[in-house]
Amino acid sequence: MPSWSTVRNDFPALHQKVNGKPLVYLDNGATTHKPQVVIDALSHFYERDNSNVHRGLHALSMRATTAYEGARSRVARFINAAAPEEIIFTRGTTESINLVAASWGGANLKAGDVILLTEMEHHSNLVPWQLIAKRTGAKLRYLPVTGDEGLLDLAQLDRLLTPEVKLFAFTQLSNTLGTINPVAELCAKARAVGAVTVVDAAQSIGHMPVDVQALGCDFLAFSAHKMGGVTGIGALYGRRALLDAMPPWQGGGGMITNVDFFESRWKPSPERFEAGTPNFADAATLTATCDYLDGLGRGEIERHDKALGQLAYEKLREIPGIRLLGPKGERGGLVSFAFPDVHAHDIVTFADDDGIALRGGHHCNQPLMRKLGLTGTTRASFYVYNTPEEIDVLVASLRRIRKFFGSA
Ligand code: C6P
Repeated sequence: MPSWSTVRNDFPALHQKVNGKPLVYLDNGATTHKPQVVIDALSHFYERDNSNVHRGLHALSMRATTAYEGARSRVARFINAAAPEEIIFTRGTTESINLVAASWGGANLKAGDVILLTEMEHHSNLVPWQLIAKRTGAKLRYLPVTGDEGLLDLAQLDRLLTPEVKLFAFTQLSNTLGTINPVAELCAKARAVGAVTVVDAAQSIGHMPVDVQALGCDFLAFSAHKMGGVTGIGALYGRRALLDAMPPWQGGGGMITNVDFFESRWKPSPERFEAGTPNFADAATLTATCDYLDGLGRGEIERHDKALGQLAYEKLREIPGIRLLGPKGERGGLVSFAFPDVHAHDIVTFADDDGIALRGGHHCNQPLMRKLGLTGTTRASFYVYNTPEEIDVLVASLRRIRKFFGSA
């Protein structure tokens, strides 16, 4: 088991003061900090190996290509994909979902088809489906959320998951509620009606073991920057048979076997979906990112982060007047809350005075917020370097803020 108190030492950005107070970074749902090994991997690449990939025959280009393709294999192993060709590098979760919507959706959806989503989806797992629904005539349908407890209303699933549903897209871990959805069960049910599944793993990938074969999903999307990795890179996992049958979604260099003045032929996956010079330097650092998280132990990370989420929920519950969102039972490492008479942005600003980084707003969950009668919440989200003592600092700060606004 890792020594959680020394894990902090791996993250240089944590060792600073903000407004004269030690930084308490609780905005990991937005982005995590990076361990020194990942920062070093990026510097190392630029200092030694920098060169375009798949294009050169000289030593640096071959080293860069080896690093890029090595990272693809490492990511495949990280999520137990059947082959590296099932990993497409993208800018992150948002681009991965847009790729599936544009390519798979554009080729397979038609009027009368249904795209099933849930009410807890992030805008990145809503808007791409709205766009492709408009283009193809497909309809959107939503699996409801139960209310403040933030669970999927699974009793409604059989009624909603009809044979017209061609695709079911849902998050593994809600960025606002902290709910962990039963992905394997949802995928099995979707498969039974012939629907393709898309799992948004933005909030889960760095926080728990993710095994795409055990989950039984068709596509899975994630961003490196929420798992201790660098920004600007992420991946789409897709089942090989599906990817091979999908058309490209962007055209350019690197994705063709032959180009004529009037038509072209495509390479198979993953090149088919990676037009132009890819983000090879950031991609190369994914090996160090995956190694770091596996070194800590993904099961250990899951236990650690869930325990902090639970502890925060229990401690915040004692603050008079607080409205807590998300499950009372098992939850991911985040907690979202609101006070009836204090705006979330005021809380974030006041907490910042205490050196605490929180996030306030709708968290790109506007439809969910409207359903719950909220304009926004304040969110504390945890990662491997956070401690129970930091939750005490948060609680003390929130009590002070409540007092300032005359509410307690
Ligand atoms: N949520 C948050 O503070 P990108 O921006 O592509 O890396 O990730 C988008 C995304 C998709 N799905 C979920 C569940 C997410 O939480 C996010 C990003 C951040 O909650 C920024 S809004």
